[in-house]
Amino acid sequence: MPHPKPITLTYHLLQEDQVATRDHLEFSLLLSQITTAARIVAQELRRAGLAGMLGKTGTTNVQQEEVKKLDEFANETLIGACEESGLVFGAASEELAGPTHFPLHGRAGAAYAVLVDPLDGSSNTDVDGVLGSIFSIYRRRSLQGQGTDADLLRRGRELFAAGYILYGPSTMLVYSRGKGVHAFTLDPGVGQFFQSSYQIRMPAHGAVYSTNEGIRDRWESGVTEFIERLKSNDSPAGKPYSTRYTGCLTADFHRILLEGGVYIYPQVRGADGKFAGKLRLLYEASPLSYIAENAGGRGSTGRENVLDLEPASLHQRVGFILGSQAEVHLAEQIMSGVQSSGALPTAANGPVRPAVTAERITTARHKRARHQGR
Ligand code: AFP
Repeated sequence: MPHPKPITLTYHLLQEDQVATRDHLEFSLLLSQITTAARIVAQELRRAGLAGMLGKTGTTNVQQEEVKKLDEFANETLIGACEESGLVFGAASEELAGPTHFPLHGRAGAAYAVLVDPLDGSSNTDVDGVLGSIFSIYRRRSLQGQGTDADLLRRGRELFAAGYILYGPSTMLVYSRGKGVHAFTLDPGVGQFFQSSYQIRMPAHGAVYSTNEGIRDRWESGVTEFIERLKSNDSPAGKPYSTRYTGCLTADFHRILLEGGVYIYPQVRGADGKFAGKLRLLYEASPLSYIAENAGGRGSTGRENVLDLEPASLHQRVGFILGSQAEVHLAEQIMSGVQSSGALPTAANGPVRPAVTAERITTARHKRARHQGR
């Protein structure tokens, strides 16, 4: 059988919009800049141990976290690529205290704001673990001038596009522009991203949960009950779930995007007795919720859809649940007290069943056919 012709990212983008609108051309150029930065970061990660790029810089960032050399490198590379595009008037990053405006380089019509988590899971850098970069792109609201900070403080619903790069055994790009979620794999020999999945659909439920269970004593109410439910036969999968946790949200989410399941980093009680989230709304929760929703899944705080949250500050943190519909829905029900872990679903609170998908129907048919000896 002849090999199917590989589809490059460029060819995919050319095919996506039959009519070359300005939005489409600008997005294609910006994504090309981001993927160039991603290739540079991937290359640096591969040789970091040899090039003295492991370890810390000796400074702390705005989150009071120690900055790794690779955090700094990824940040400068990604923000620099956005600036060079001439399409971005301003950027914000998990690594920078405030927004960066590009008054000299941005053209008068620079229409986009980009927000990045340049190196997600940076505790993995020194142990050769998996890492990610997450990006969000918004069209500016202000029509005149250099663009304002309000152009960066936006609800996930207003996203123009979002995506991530996963630096694992292979480097992958996953993005959505609101019309499905597509994945690409970098061929390091050719230096190009090739399409590996088109229109990804997240399964309606999965069989894994990703969470830092070591801190469960400090979780907000309902989360322990939710996880206990996943470990029981009364889970949405009808059997106990397995744990998978890498310390890199991008990697955990990638598994869930392809295979279903749930990631949860709830609000945690601090030393002052107050509950607070760890994950950043604008750099992590919003873009990945947007991708999840475009693939059929969802992101939630346990009370609200993440994409509806109005951000109050650039570095705002939230309690975060992300994944398949069945698990996110169950978490919301248990956390809001509609269901408890012990009680089986009743007619009053409604059974929690994963949505019936084509895949489940096919599996059921296969089982029946096997049973009937066909
Ligand atoms: P860093 O990028 O600062 O390492 O944070 C990673 C992260 O935001 C997310 O990717 C992980 O799932 C989560 O934090 C890990 O946090 P814990 O180390 O507290 O489990």
